[in-house]
Amino acid sequence: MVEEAKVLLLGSGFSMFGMRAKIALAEKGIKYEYMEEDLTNKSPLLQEMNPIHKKIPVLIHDGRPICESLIIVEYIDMVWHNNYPLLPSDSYHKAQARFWADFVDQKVYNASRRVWISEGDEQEVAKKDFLQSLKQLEWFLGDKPYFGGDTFGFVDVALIPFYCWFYTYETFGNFKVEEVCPKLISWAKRCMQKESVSETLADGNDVYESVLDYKKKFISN
Ligand SMILES: N[C@@H](CCC(=O)N[C@@H](CS)C(=O)NCC(=O)O)C(=O)O
Repeated sequence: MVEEAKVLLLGSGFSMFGMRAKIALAEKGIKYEYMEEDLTNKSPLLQEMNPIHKKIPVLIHDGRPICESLIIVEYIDMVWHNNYPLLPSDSYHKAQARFWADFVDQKVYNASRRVWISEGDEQEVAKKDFLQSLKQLEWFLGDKPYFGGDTFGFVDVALIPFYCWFYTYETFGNFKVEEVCPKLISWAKRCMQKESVSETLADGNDVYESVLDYKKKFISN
């Protein structure tokens, strides 16, 4: 009997990047071990497996590390390609999916972090940037049920973990995403009907509490 290669995921708490890897593994039905990292006291394994950035997530497949969440999701899609493809096979649509997943990292993540970290004028700019990036995503979504079209795909995996952070952004920024991007919220609720998503995403209140705690500990006013 051929032994299956061991899959280990290094992740941490409410990281949206770690959630991407978990959702992709769940979509593919891959059995894996999970190791929670304390990012204030990184394990020797994390430092050895991601010596460049020393960040989670890291997927360790048969002893070999794969770093960066979008690269991990793409790797999972390539290695376990027989079930539930996440990236389209068509080259143009594949390029489009990569573009929008990168947009989530460059625009959505960047602005979302500034919404809860900053205050005053800086926060107002962050709110504007964040909502604008969501509106642009909503434009790309159009009337499709998922970013991947009729099926849940790469861009959906890239963006949906942010949904459990919406309560945090909304509470710090005093706005409601649904008032600006109702279609995006319908999309998020549709994704939540998938077990891979609902079982991975954290509770919005728990995320908020952890952010409050983080700010108290690490960001002095
Ligand atoms: N671009 C990376 C971002 C990963 C990332 O920022 N991970 C954070 C947790 S959310 C981390 O490990 N931070 C530890 C550090 O910065 O030292 C990805 O997509 O995987």
